[in-house]
Amino acid sequence: MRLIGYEFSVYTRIVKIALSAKGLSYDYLEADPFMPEGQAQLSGRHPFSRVPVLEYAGFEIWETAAILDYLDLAFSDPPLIPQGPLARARMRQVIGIVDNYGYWPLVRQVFSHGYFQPLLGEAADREEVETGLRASEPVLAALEAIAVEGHVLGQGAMSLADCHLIPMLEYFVQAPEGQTLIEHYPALAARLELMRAMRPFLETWPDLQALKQEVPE
Ligand SMILES: N[C@@H](CCC(=O)N[C@@H](CS)C(=O)NCC(=O)O)C(=O)O
Repeated sequence: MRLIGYEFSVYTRIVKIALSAKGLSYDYLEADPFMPEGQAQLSGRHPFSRVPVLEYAGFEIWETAAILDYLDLAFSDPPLIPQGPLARARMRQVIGIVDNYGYWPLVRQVFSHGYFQPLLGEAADREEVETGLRASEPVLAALEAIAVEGHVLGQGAMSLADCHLIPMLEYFVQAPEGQTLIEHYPALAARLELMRAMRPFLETWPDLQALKQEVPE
């Protein structure tokens, strides 16, 4: 099995978390989709030059939700898809919310401009942070309602909803404004704290501070 990804990509980390939860070993190829060399590596592997891509048994899968579905069905222990119809629907709903409404404001606006680019010593746009925070509010509110209801993201076992959501929340709270905002959503904040202490999440956390040391002052 081989994963093609980019170290600081939340979508790559989602797959790494599922692989870790299932105790699967794999080869890893680093391809930065934001750099020309990475785009060249992705050419012919992903039609939209994105990561991650999973190669296994002579075929490849891209689109993170599809990769996770495959992993959970092909390697059933521990199960990450809940059995009950409503719990399963809520899990899919979380993944849809995150992909369609969450990724951009949480990661590409608040995390990128509020934490990552400043860490790299690159110019960040404060307006992006402010716009991202505003756009994050309805996303966090929708996820909080699901967490309070509790079929997923509540007190129960880890599911694919956690794999998909927690990497984005963990990035979001790196920005001080993100940390302040999430405290208004206590069930979600509690789920983040519970999950981020678990092995699959600890094991896959990218070493952002190491990146800072590479940047000359
Ligand atoms: N829908 C894709 C999204 C993957 C995605 O957006 N990955 C980001 C990295 S986290 C990427 O490759 N971005 C490159 C770009 O935006 O050009 C999935 O679910 O796998």
